Amino acid sequence: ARPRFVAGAVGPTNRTASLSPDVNDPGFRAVDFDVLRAAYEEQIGALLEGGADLLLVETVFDTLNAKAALFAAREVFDRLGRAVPVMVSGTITDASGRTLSGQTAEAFAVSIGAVDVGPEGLFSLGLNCALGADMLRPHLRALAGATEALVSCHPNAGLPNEFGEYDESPEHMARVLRAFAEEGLLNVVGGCCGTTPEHIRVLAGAVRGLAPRVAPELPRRLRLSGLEAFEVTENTNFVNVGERTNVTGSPKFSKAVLAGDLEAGVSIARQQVDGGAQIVDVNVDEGMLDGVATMTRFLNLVGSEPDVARVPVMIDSSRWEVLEAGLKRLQGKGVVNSLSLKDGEAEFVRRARQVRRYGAAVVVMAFDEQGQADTYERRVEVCARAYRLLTGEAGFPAHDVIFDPNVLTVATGLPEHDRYAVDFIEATRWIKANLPGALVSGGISNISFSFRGNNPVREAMHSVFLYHAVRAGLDMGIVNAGQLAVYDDLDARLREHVEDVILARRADATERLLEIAGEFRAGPRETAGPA
Ligand code: THG
Repeated sequence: ARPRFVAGAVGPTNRTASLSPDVNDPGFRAVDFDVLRAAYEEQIGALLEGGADLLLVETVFDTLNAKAALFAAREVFDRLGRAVPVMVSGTITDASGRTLSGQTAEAFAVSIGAVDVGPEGLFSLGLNCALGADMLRPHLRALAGATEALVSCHPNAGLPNEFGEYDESPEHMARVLRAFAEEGLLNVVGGCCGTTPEHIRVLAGAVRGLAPRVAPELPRRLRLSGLEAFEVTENTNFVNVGERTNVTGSPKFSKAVLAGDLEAGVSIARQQVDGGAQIVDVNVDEGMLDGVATMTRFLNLVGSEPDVARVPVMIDSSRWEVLEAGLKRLQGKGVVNSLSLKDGEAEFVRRARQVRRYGAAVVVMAFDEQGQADTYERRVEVCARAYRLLTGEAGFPAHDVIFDPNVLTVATGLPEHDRYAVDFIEATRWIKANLPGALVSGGISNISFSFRGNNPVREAMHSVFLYHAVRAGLDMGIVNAGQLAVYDDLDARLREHVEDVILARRADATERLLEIAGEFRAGPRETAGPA
């Protein structure tokens, strides 16, 4: 006898967590992650208690709804002490090839691929419903190339006609799906709206005996997503993370957010993306603000602005509740900035596991129970311990771990700060050589706080620091996107003096830089900077 398995189907609901139904208020949501999660917990609990062998989270038109379902599934698995494999199937709702909430098939694959769906893992990723089989080919190709899970496809019997009926014949649908299977795109086939037992019978016959798709082995790389996928490859060079959507990093952003004008904040995000930011860092940590509410509303607004929502978000906060509030607003695969060992190993691992359930990558600061790592040895020691815990106990893929070995301010006048840049650079080199797969990032503008008010000198410091750090393996940095000076274009004398400071080449480097700094001070207009 052929074995039969029952998949418990989990639909998308009739509300979407990533879109506003109110054209006058793009920050509004008719449903949120927690409401969806509670509803899905009830549903998934019942399906498992009823004996489902698998779960099928299907017709995903909004990846954030699906993430809430997957988070709920994980909690049900814990509660019942029993896990099942999980199938996820998205739906492309228009000819532009995107989900209703705007993601490409590849971005969808990246988002779902990042979620820890439990011990039985992601069984399959696929597409169903919507446009009918013919239109799915390019999107199925994109998906099949972006996942190591099995690939499923269960289309509608075409688009409904004016009477709401589905016209595509079993033979037509079977022909199209057979062609997908022959191309090596499929592991699982089936039918959605409008298909009948006859469709399934003809379809099963059409694919019988065909070889199933062989999943590609995806290179072990950091992949993130907003509405579009973003992959860090050997050729990506240095990844720019926009720093200006930060209440402590931009007076203009701070003023807008404190005045409640979050839309103005979104336009700063857009300026960062226009200036070349490939990821946007968002920080609303400020005593006068309700961090959870502000992060929530700001990310809702960012999610409704396609030019910004295209890129992944880095949620920047020192408070876990704010990080978690941010994670509940991202349909893409974002980055948590940051976790650290400050509160000990148990809390670190607990949070890291939560981040995996929400489906994000993580920045880990070199900070532990004893405080901030400010020497080469301490940076290396803390990062090595964090790596072991993340890749071991928390189940993190190494390429989803980004270390930040602390960019601390140089040229302060205190000799014990002289080696901060060198030690960061050498720690970067050590991490890239000894913690396989992990990436390295840093808050680049921190290096030059000692020259606040003199942007030309600050920009030269950023440029020289980046030049050496990138050569040591630095993968990404939080920067003022669009304001990075080119190393080779720097004034030669300024560069020489800055390099003495950054590389700690002489004891009097700071004094000598101070002596010439005034010559490079910009006029008041330029000093203001773009944001
Ligand atoms: N590591 C990680 N995250 C971080 C940091 C880090 N997040 C915050 C910060 N450090 C990185 N972001 C900034 C943003 C702005 C500035 C510095 C770091 C900055 N702003 C100007 C200033 O304060 O002088 C603004 C001045 C103006 O525009 O008038 O320098 O290290 N993981």
